[in-house]
Amino acid sequence: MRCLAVCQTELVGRLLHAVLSPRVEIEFIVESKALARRLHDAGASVVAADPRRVDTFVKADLLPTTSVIIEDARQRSLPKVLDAVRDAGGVLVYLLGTLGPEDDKRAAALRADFPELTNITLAELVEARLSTELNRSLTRQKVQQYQRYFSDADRVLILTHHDPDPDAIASGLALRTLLRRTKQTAIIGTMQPVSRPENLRMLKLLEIGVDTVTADQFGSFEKIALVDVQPHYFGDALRHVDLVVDHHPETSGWTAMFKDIRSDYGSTSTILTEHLQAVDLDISERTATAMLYAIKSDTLFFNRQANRADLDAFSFLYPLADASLIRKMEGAEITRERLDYVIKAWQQGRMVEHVFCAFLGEPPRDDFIPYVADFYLQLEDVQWTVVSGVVNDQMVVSVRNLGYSRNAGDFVRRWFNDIGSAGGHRTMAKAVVPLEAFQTKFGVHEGSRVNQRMLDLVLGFLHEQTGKK
Ligand SMILES: [Mn+2]
Repeated sequence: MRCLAVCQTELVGRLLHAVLSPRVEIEFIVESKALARRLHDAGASVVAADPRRVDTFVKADLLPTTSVIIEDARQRSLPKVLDAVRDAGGVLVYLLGTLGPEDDKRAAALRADFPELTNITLAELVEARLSTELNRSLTRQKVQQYQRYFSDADRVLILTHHDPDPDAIASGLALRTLLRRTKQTAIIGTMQPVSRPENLRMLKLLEIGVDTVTADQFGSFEKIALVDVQPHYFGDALRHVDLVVDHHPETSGWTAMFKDIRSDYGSTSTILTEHLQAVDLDISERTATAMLYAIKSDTLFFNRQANRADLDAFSFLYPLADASLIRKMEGAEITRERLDYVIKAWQQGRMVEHVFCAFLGEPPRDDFIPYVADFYLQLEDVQWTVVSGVVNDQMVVSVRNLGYSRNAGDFVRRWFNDIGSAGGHRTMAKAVVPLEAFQTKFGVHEGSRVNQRMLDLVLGFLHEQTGKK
């Protein structure tokens, strides 16, 4: 690629030279001989000539494929320079503004005469990089603080929620790396072990150990860190911990020495990827693979809430991970028993106004419920799924949506918070309530009527908003 740059100042000249060469063959055209000399001394290829003259560009071999960058220093000659470029056959013309907000206005005015003109500003070029760097320094500071704080602890517990999912497991591994510990000095623990088949498969394939711990054991650890969960989840058992890293909405009633909670992130692994990047730690293939899988599964491969940071973390981890292992872990996603519940949901569920609603009866484990809810969110025309079932005398409700309508977390809190536990994000939420309380509150006793009741609740909730508009 070849580029001609018409510059007014040394700073812009040097900057373009540093940024573009040697990938782009860049040649400078400057009016001032003194500036030409300085850029030449800086290693740039420079011609001192009048940029208002067509032959200046003809001599510089301007072709229709050559990009021409013109520094806008509010020089009065600018329209003449643009004329000369155009008459010499230039079509790829960029105006580089350096002065501030007026640049855009000026470029817009010029574009009336030179419609092919593209304007870029120095501020835009620097902005993304600079804010990333500032954020990274902030993260670095936070990470170094908690690293120091944990450094002399004998035994560390990295605790996740019950039945940890890939994000919780991967976050455990990532935090262990950040704390520079091994499984001997920092265990990844949960109060209820992994049960979902593909999560068990992940543990096996990546040889990750997750220990089951009880609340009585909490005291035997010198420091406790929570990943993908917050202390309120454990009730009175944990009111204060040392570190919390999570992407669920922040809750109250607890304290932590350090915390990093970002509810706009698609996964906790994304936050921890940024921590690892900030302190430049090596990430093992195993950890990268777990984290990549976690981001993929928590965002349903970017079908569910995901932001720029999730995509950045994904592209950062991708070359470090073992893609074939991820394919193996995903292979187990559809099992025969799950298929039974998918079919059951299809036979007994109902779809009304883009809402798919199904009651699964009494599945043997509760993971069938979110699985079916996720599954039907992929079906065409479906925007919301509400799947329920009874497990151990508890009514479990999983709610999913595509994210551009009302908040799923609000829905479950509205109807179930008073009789059980309910919570979640905008796009995914869960409620667990004692069956009896459910039956009493909603006056529904037969399984066959549960689904109709749930459908009424969700449609009522969705109509509320349209009513308001
Ligand atoms: Mn998560």
